[in-house]
Amino acid sequence: MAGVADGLVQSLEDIAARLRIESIRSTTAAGSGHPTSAASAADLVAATFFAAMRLDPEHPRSPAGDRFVLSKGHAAPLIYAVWAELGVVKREELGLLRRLESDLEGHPTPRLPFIDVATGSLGQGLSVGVGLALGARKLGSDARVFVLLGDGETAEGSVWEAAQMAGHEHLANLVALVDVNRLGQSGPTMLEHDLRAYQRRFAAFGWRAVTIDGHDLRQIVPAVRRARLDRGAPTAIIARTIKGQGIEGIADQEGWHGKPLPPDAAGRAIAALEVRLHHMPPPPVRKPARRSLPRLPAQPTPPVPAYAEVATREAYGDALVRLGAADPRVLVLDGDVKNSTYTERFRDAHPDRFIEAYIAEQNMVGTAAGLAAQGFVPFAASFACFLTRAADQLRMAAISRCNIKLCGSHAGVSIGEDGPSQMGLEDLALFRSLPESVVLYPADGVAAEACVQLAGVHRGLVYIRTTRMKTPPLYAADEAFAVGGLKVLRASASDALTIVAAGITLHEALAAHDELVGHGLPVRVIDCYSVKPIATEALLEAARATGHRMLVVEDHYAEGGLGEAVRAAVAENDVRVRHLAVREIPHSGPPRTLLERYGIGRGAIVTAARALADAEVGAGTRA
Ligand SMILES: Cc1ncc(C[n+]2csc(CCOP(=O)(O)OP(=O)(O)O)c2C)c(N)n1
Repeated sequence: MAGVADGLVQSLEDIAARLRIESIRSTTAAGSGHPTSAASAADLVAATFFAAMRLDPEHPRSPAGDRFVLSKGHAAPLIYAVWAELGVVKREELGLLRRLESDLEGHPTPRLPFIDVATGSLGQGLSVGVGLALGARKLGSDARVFVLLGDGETAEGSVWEAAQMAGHEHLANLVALVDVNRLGQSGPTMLEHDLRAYQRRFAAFGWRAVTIDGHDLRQIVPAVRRARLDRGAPTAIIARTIKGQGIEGIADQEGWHGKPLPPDAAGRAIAALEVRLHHMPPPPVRKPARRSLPRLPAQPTPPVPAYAEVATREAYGDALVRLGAADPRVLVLDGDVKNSTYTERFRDAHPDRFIEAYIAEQNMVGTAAGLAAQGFVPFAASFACFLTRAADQLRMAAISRCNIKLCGSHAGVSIGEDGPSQMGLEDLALFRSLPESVVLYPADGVAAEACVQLAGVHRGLVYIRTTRMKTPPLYAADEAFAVGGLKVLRASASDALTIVAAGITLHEALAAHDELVGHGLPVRVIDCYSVKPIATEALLEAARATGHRMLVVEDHYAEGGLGEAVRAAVAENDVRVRHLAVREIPHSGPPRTLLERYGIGRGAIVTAARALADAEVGAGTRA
C-alpha cells in the first residue's frame, strides 16, 4: 500500500480537529445537537472532502462535481463545519446553528446550496446517493457520490433496498462510508463493533466492502481514494470509530447522544483539541476536470391524440412517452408494475431513461429525489396504495422541495376484484398533506395527458392519481387544463346543487346528472381534477349559483381526500356539503357493483342529490 505523506496526514488531522471543535462549539452555543455523532465521523469527512472528492465549492450542485450525502443528518454541525473549511459557510455563522435566522438548521435541508436532499429521518440517504450516482452516470459525468451512514441507521430496511439497487446497477461511482461507532441513540447498536458483519452484508449485495480504522487517516485516505469508477461495483467503507472521539471522558460513553457539552466541558474539550493541532495549511480543494456538462436539448412536444375510451393509467403511459420525447430530463421509475401503470410504454420508447426500481418503493422515491438533484425530472409510479409505504421518503422529498412526480394507479374500490389490499384509498390524504404538493386526478385520456404535461413543467412534488378501468372521453384534445383549475361539465340556470367529483366518480356523477335531469332536478357537475391546489373561487361561485348546496363524491376513504378539500375550500360560506366516500373496509367484487355497494356510484349520487336538494341551507349547515 502506497503510504500517505506525513504532511497530508497532519493537514487532514488538523481539519478533523477543527471539525470537532466547531461541532462542539456550535452545539454548545445552540444548547442542543449531536457533537458526539459529529466527532466519530470527523476523520472520515476530512479525508473524503480534502483527499478524495473533486468539487467546485462555488457550484456544489454541478453534475460534474462529486456529491456528499449526510445520511446521518443529525451530524449536521460536522457538515456545516466542513463547508466552512471550504469557505462556503462563514465561520461566524456556525455560531448560529439551529437559530431561526440561519439556514444551518438542526438537520440539513436544501435551503443550503450544498445540501441536495434533506436528511434527518434515518435510513434514506443511501437511496438519495443511488439517485445521484445513477444521474451522474446518465449525464456521462465521472463524478462520485459519497454517503455517510450511521451504524445504527443501517437497521432501516430502506438502507438495504438501496444497497441492493446499487449492487444491481453496478454503481461504481457510489461510496458508502459507514461510521461504526457502536452506539445509537439510547444504547448500543445491534452489531456494535462487528465490522465483519457489516462487510458481509454489503458484500452480499454486490458491493466491494472494506474495513478500516475510521480514525487512522493513513487507512482512510487510501480507502476513499481507491473507491474508483472502474471497479464495476459500489464501495462500502466500513469504518471502526468511537462515538465522541477526541472528547475526553465522553468518547465511547453511553448517555451522550444528542447532548451538547456544558460550556465548561466544551471549553476543556476544545482546548485539548487545539493543543494537538499541527497548524498545517489545508490541502488544496480538488476541482472537477470539467466545470459543467452539456445541457440536454429540449424538443417540440408531439401532438396529443384524440382519446377514445381509455383508462387514465394507460393514457398516463402514453403521455409520458410524449413528454419524454420533448424533455430529455424526464426519467421514469416503476416498482415492478410497469405493465399495470403503463410505464412500460415509456420503457419501450426511451429505454435508456427507464429505471426499473423493483418492489422497493422507499428506495424508488429516495432514488427519484437524488435524480432530481442531478437536474432530472423523475416520474415514479406504482399502485397508489403501495406509494404509502414510502410516506416518510415523500415527506422528506417535500421538505426538500424535490422536483419529483409520483403516479398512483389503481385508485379506489373501482379496481374491483383484487380487493382492499390493492385499493388506493388513503393516497389523496397522504399527498394532500405534504407541504407545497400538487395533487391531480384526471378523469379521461386528454386530462391524463394534460396532468402529465402540467407535472412536467411544475417545479415541485406532483402526484397524479390514475384509474384502473376504462373511462369514456370527456374532452377534446386541445382542452386546456391548469394546476388549480376545474371544469364545469354540466350547468344550467336552475341547478339545484353542485356535484363535485374527480376521476372515476366524475363519470358516475355525469350518469347521475342525466337521471336527475330526467326527473326534473337539474344539477351542476364539476370535474375537480386539481385536488390541490383546489379552485376555491370557482367552487364558491358554483355553490352560490346552486343554492349553496354541494355534493362531493370520491373513490377514497372519507378522511383526507377530495371531500375534505372541498369542505375546507367552501368553509365559512354557509355551503351545505354532503360527502359520499368509502366509509368501511371494502371487499372484492365487480367494479361497478362496488361503486354502488360503497355508496359512491350513480345510484347513491342520485339519492343523495335528491335529499340534499330538499335540505334546508342556513348558517353553518353541514350534512
Ligand atoms: C427514522 C428515524 N428513527 C429514529 C430517529 C431518531 N434518532 C436520531 S439519531 C439516532 C441514533 C442514530 O444512531 P447511528 O445511526 O448509529 O448514528 P450515530 O449518532 O451513532 O453516529 C436516532 C434513533 C431518526 N432520526 N430517524
